[in-house]
Amino acid sequence: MAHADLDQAAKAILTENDQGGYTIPTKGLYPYQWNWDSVFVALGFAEFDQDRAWQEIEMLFQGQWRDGMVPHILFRKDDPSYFPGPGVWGTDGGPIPSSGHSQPPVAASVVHSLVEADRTGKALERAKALLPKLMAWHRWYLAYRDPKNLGVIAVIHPWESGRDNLPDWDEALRAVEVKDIGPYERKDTSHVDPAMRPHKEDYDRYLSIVAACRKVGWDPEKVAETCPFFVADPGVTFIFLRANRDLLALAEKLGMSAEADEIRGWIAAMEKGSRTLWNDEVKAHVAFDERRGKQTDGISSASFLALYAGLHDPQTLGALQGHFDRIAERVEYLMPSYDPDHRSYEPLRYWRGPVWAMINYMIAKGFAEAGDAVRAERLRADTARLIETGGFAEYFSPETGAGAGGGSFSWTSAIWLTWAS
Ligand code: 2M8
Repeated sequence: MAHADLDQAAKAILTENDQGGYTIPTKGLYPYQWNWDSVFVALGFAEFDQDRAWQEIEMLFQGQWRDGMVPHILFRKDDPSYFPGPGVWGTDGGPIPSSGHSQPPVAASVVHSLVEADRTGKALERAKALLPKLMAWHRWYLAYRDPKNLGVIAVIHPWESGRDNLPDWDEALRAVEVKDIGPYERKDTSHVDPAMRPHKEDYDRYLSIVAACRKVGWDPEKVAETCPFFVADPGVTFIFLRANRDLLALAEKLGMSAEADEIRGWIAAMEKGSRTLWNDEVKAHVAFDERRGKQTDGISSASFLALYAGLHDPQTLGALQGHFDRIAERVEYLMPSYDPDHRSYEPLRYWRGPVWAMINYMIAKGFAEAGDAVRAERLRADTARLIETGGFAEYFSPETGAGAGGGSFSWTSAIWLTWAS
């Protein structure tokens, strides 16, 4: 397809997935508003309709819980094509039926980008209205996903990381007792190839974690204390650290000095804390199971987000450039979600190998900001080649470039429009 045709196709996908102010990831497989999908989608809309871009994020924040959490899914209307729906989650924390945990907090960074790219003259006003909500969400993350003040952010569910069946969760997930789930019917495997989706053993445990949190009424303090899964995630940690830097820039721009001081404290603590995720044997940041006090041993695409988080000291940058070049020798398209040299790598099984466009966007931003324009451009060019050959798929094989998962996917279209094209 020619470049201009792809632009048109990407815009058409966003418009078709638009439900009247918020966008679903794709029809059938994911029929609700997902948190970080929506935020990336705003970047795509901003290329042709900035007002609509703001609306996407504002509608996401309509679902914010009283305690500050912004849920990973908002169930604005019931749709039996997705499981687990609102009944399984049993939440009561906010104004819109929702899931019970969050997702990677990219919103502050995207709000900052929207302000920078503004052509409407209204961006600062809209950012100002969102700022207290962003602050509340970030405070929630620090209080309940880093209760011991380690300076790293944990996830209480693989779904909270956005990287569902990543090998980093395997061991911690195996330790979760399967209980209180009863018989259930998955819907994901009827929409897409089951060989590419998480296994049933994973799903049993995903639902067992939900059941355990439901039992404590999704009280955030109790969840942090008792949830059977509590793993510090380099993905959420680096996205959050980056989001704090962007939130600080916004607070400064808006002259909110008390907030700016508070955020500076968070950044300092996280810059220090993220060192605990550094695995000196693999020479990268990895996950850390806080319940068992154990680091994982694999490099994931999120390891590269250290640069996006602003951690580009010579040791980190040099190590990541080395891994980048090694992985580039192993696969045709960067960046696989898991290290192809690791025993758990699977090129087509969801988050165990495939390439995701929005992760590439963030990794490339990090390389560019660290002064490595060459590797940043390689990521952009690979993402463009993937979309040109595999279409606007949910994700892609790093080996063949084949598109997989759901089709007509919103965030892939948005990333094309904002960066890859
Ligand atoms: C995937 O996650 C959902 C659960 O949230 C699922 O597999 O059912 C992940 O890729 C996640 O990151 C993404 O936000 C969601 C919708 O695209 O799908």
